[in-house]
Amino acid sequence: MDRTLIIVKPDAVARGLLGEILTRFERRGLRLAAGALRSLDEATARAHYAEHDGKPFFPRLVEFITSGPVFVGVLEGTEDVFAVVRTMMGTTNPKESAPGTIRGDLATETGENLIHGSDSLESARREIALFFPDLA
Ligand code: DAT
Ligand code: MG
Repeated sequence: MDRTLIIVKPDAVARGLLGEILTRFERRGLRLAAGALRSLDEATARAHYAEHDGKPFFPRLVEFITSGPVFVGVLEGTEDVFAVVRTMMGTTNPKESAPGTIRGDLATETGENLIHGSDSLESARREIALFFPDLA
């Protein structure tokens, strides 16, 4: 089995979209291997988004992802699960996201784009180890 990490971000949880988002993945055929509502502390947020440290939007990104409860989950499927999830998420800027994607159907702002998904197999391994060390 192949696995990837998702974070349903504070905007999605606050808007009551957690069920809708998880349902989309389940209907596609992916399965939750682990998952929990969590409030991320600053250190965890900075470690998760380390690749963006130093970019102009980094402080706002850390502030946003720690601003309320998130759902952190591990999705499982046969192969290339990260790629399936990324396609279903839509582009980073929801203004450009195709209809039918999570961001394209439910969001308009890059700063509040509802969902994180690992962007490669390597990222998935690193992120699963960060949030679910028992699974790694
Ligand atoms: P993605 O979440 O699609 O993997 P990313 O890894 O490039 O996108 O960036 C992580 C998050 O940071 C993204 O979901 C929203 C925020 N972000 C990225 N680029 C941004 C920008 N130019 N302005 C504001 N926020 C940005
Ligand atoms: Mg990313």
